[in-house]
Amino acid sequence: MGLIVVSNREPYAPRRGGDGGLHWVPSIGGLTAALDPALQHAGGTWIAWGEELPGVADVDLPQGNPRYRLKRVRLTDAEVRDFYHGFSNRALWPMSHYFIERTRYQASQWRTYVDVNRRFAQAAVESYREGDLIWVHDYQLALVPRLIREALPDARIGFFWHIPWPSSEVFRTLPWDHELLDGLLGADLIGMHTPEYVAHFLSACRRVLGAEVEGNTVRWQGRSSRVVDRPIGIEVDTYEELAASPEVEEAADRIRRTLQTQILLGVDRLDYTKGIPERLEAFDTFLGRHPEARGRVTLLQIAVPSREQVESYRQLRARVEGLVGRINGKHTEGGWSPIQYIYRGVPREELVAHYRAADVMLVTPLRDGLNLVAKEFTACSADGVLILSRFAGAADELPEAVQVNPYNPEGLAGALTRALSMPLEEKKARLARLRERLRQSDLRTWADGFVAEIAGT
Ligand code: ADQ
Repeated sequence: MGLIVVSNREPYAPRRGGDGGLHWVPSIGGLTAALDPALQHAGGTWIAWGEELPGVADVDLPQGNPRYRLKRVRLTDAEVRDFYHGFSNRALWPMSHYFIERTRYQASQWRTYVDVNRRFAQAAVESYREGDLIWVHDYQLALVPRLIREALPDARIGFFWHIPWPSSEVFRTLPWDHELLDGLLGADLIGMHTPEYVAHFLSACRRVLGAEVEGNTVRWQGRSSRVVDRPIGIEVDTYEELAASPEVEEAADRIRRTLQTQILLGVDRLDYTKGIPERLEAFDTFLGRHPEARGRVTLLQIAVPSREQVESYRQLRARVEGLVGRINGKHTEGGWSPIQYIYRGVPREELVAHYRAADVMLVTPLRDGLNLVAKEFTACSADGVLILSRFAGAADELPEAVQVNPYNPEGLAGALTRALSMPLEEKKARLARLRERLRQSDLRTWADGFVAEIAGT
C-alpha cells in the first residue's frame, strides 16, 4: 500500500548547479516537512505543479536515496495565470478569508481551474495501484477528490483544507459554491484546522447542497464524507534543538547587540490577511502614548515576498513601505528608528535566531487558517511573549498567548504595554504551558495520524 500526495507546490525544486547537474532542493514550508517523511516511509508518488525547465522531467526523490516518485504536472503560462494567480488567489483566497470586496469571480478563470484540477486528478489516477491512499491538499485542488472518485470509485481519498472555511453566508457568494462542495465531497475524509471551520463547512453542505448531515458526516451522492478538525503542528524537536544551538544563540545575541532595545517581532508572508499595516499603525499609537518607550523598543518586521503578480499584493507592499517610512519619519531620534523592515525570505537558522531574540512576537492576522509562525516562536523562545490574533486558527490551541482583536488598534497597543512589562515568571510559565500543548500534536503526529485516518475510512 503506497501513498499518493497531490499538492500545488513541489516538495523539492530543481536547481541547476555550477557543474551543470540538476539538484533537487527541499522547498521551504510545512507541507514538505510533514509529508516528505511520510511518503519516504510509505513509498508512492507526489503529484505537483513543476515549473518548465529544459531537461527536467519526473524524478525519484530524495536524490541519491530515492523513496518515491515526483510526478510533475506541467502548466502553461496562461494556466498559471488563470488557475493559480486568478481563481485560486483572487477568488478562493479572499473569499475564504472574509475579504469579499477583494474577490474577482471570473467564469473563464473558473473554467481553467476545472481543467487544471482535472489534470492533477488524471495524474493521480494514472499513478494509482489498488490499495493506495490518496491525500489531496488545499484550496487550489478542491475538485480533485471528485474527479478521482469518478475514475476510482473504491479509492480511499483524504483532503486537507489549509485555510479558513468561512461562514456559509460568505461561502454562498461564490458562483460555483455547489460545484466546489461537490468536488470536495469526493473525499472520504476532509480535514480542517478548527471546529469552527468544520461547522461552517457542514452548514454550507446543508444549505447549498441540501445534503444530509449527521454529526460530522455528510451524505451526498450515495456516499459519506467525514469532516474533522485536525490542526497542523510543527517539528517541535527540530525547532527546540535549533533554538538552543550555540550558532543560533550567537546570532540572537548579535541581533540584540545591534538593536540595543527591546524587540517586537513580526514574521509573515506579505499578505493582506496577515494584518501588517494594522500592526504598524497600532505600534504608532503605542509610541504616541508611551514617550518613555522611545529609544527602548524596536519593531522588527520580516516580510517574505508573495504573489507579486497579483495587483493587490503590489499595492499592499507599497502601503506597508509607505507606513514604515511615515512612522519612522515621525518618531526617529538620536540614532534610533522604531521600525526595522526586512523584505525577503530568511534562512531557517536566521529566522529562529530572530524568534530567540524577540521579547514580544506579534502574530496579528485579520484572518488565518492556522498560523505556523505562532507555533514556531513558541517552540524557540526562552522568555518571550506571544501576542496572538483571535482570528488565527491557532488561537484555540494557544490560550496562554495574549490574545487580541487586530481590528482594534487601541487594544493592540494595550496588549503591547502589557507584554513588555510582563514579569519574567509569568512569561516563563505561559511559555511552558504553550510548549506542552505543541508537544501534544507535532507535525509528524499530524501527518501520520491523518494518513492512518484515511486508511481507516
Ligand atoms: P501561510 O499563509 O504561508 O500558510 P503560515 O502558517 O504562517 O502561513 O506559514 C508560513 C511559513 O513561512 C512559516 O513556516 C514561516 O516560518 C515561513 N516564513 C514566513 N515568513 C518568512 C520569512 N520572511 N522568511 C522565511 N520564512 C518565512 C497556509 C495558511 C496558514 C496555515 C498553513 C499550514 O495560510 O494559515 O497555518 O498554510 O496549514
